[in-house]
Amino acid sequence: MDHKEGVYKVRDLGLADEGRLLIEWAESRMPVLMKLREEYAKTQPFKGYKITGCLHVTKETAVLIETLQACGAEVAWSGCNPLSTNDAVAAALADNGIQIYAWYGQNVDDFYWCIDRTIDKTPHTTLDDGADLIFRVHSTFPEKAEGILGGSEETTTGVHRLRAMADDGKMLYPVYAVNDAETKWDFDNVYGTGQSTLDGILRASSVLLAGKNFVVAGYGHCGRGVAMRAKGMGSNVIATEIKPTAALKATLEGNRVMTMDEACEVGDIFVTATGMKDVIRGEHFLKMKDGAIVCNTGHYDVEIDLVALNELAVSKRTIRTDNVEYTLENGRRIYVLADGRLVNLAAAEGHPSEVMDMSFANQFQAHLRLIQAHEAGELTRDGVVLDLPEELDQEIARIKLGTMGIEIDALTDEQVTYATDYSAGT
Ligand code: 9W1
Repeated sequence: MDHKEGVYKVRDLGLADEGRLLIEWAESRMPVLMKLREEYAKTQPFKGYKITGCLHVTKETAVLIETLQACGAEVAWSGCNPLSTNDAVAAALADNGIQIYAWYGQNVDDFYWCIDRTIDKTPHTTLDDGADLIFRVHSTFPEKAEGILGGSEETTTGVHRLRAMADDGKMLYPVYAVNDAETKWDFDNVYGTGQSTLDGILRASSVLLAGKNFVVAGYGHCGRGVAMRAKGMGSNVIATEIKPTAALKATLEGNRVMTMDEACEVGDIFVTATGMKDVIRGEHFLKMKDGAIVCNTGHYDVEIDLVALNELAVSKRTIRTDNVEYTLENGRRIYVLADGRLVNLAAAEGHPSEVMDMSFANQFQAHLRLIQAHEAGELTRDGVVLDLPEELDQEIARIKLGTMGIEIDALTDEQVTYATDYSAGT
């Protein structure tokens, strides 16, 4: 471990060059953040402010961190998950003067030790993915909250927990719900999960998708993203649902819809994306075809009943990385990818940089708004969950389109009048 007290603690500084190449690769795919960096490096809006973050230490997060730094911030960071830190990226960040405390495979004590070292810096704003940093400030260092102007939260779950805390009157400063921006949740869930899930399946199995019966359990945003991409690769997609409107959407979008009881007999590949436990159970495994592949991209590792599968299996062996073969008494083989954990994270690399570009542009804007409002004397001290304005989604989407060389139309003056003048009738 490489540790410089009060400055950084990472696995191995020797990995810095490797990490720098990964960060440069991500930079070339994150044009919105790079544009914000170029624009605000000139005016240094974060000069004199300390931003503390707790978010997966990935090549994409590094682009966010270095953008905040380039715009004047003093940044201190920890990872928000013991298994998501890329040690090479962490080394490159330490090498570039970022106060970073993160390494792959840390235990729970290390995890909180790292967060605490960033809180030591007495931040002006906090940036979270899962709200661990905010909760740690509130539970263990409430005196630090006095100096904190506000924060931001990346995830659905984190925002949910913060709303509950705000409703109880327990939140000590305002927090932007970055998750709730359309350019975050809609793109992240649909296009991020869609592609990374297929990426994970292919890395762990290398099967041909064309011509396969591809079963997606749950046709929410994630399921829909997965279904769209599987269809694009030539699979015949089958969706299972419990919600009538979602099932109807799946049907009208060209998928077959059936119960899991039916689907388990015909499916070649199964992906769960429901958020519910025990979606694929013992009774389903027993009816599956020989060679069926089963994986999860929904809630952690509860959607596939592996306890039941282990009981039904007469033998079990690892075929390749993230791919375990279970042989049942009927002689049929079932392949479980990534032990039923999130296949897009465990067997692939999470969301592509191009998708994180928009999520992190929202993060940047949340902190910019907190500091601008503070300087204008307009920032509330109330413990409330704040929404980013709808116009910001349009601005971020417009910049993204611009970087892709895509222009769109604008209404003519006559059209604006037509749209707003109700006296004109029909
Ligand atoms: N977030 N940069 C694993 C990611 C774990 C992970 C997790 C992402 C990103 C969903 C955030 C092994 C990146 C992250 C690479 C990786 C997430 C959990 C990102 C997708 C969410 C629980 N949640 N995310 N890139 N691990 O892709 O910051 O490779």
